[in-house]
Amino acid sequence: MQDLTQLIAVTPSLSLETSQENYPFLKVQHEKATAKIALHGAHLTEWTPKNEKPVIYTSPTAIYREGKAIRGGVPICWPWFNAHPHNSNLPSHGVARTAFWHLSSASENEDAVTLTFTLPRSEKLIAHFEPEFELNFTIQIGEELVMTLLTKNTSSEPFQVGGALHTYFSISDIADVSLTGLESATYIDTVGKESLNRQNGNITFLGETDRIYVETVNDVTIEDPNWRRSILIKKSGSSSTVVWNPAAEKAIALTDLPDDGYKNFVCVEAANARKDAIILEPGQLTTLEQRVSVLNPSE
Ligand code: TA6
Repeated sequence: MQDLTQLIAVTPSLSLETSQENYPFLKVQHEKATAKIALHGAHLTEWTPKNEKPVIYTSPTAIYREGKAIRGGVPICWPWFNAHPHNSNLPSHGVARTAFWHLSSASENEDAVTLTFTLPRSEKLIAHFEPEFELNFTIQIGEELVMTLLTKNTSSEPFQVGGALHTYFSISDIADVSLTGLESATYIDTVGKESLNRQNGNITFLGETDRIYVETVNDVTIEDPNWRRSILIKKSGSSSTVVWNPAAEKAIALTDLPDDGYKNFVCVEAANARKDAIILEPGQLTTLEQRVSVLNPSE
């Protein structure tokens, strides 16, 4: 397997940023888009298509330290979503977003740069998730952003895989955006006492919003009239879509987010949460994919 330096050397649009010691970032500067990915968590923190505003939100007060998930970008939640289903002592959102990944391949053409990252099975990870697995995350960076998380069960026993591509999208103002595509979908509202509901019309944000839309494969569109843009979010290999915005009170409690930071992002996550988690038999593989593109009124 080629090492990081060799891969960067053969990928003209790729460079290494080591401004923070022992916490490397990859920078992509391609004709079609720019992007930034931390090796920690294989965590995309920026994606900006040419002639567009940034599409991905990362907190200006995010903490870049091994073992701490970056606030914003695309945290990889794996192999479970939010609290572990049986052991609340295990880290929320799993083990992938708080460990360093390896860049295992890189290529580019006139349309995009394609990077694949692999998660090593460290002792620390095995202590939280014992089964043998292969986990690869491929990001295609161009006019469209395509993120694909591939899990292969290389152990001799079945194991359950849940999780999410927990994407933070950059918006003008949470008070002025709406989401379409989940009309009449069933969702678990996890704010306060959990309840099961059916979505009525578009999703708007009047306060803390934390919903797991279940058994849905629908595309979602973020309508942002202030910025005169729509963000189209497609997915595959996912039966849940999570929609989250902490609103003011929860934002103040998050030390790695400015108090008013909640106004400038909405999370729309391709997920497999709760009963949508998948049992992988030995030798089986599953992929979770999210595809993002920006539509403008002229289109
Ligand atoms: O995706 C929604 C959610 O599960 C919320 O409940 C909230 O906890 C959010 O994820 C962020 O989680 P984090 O562990 O990154 O603070």
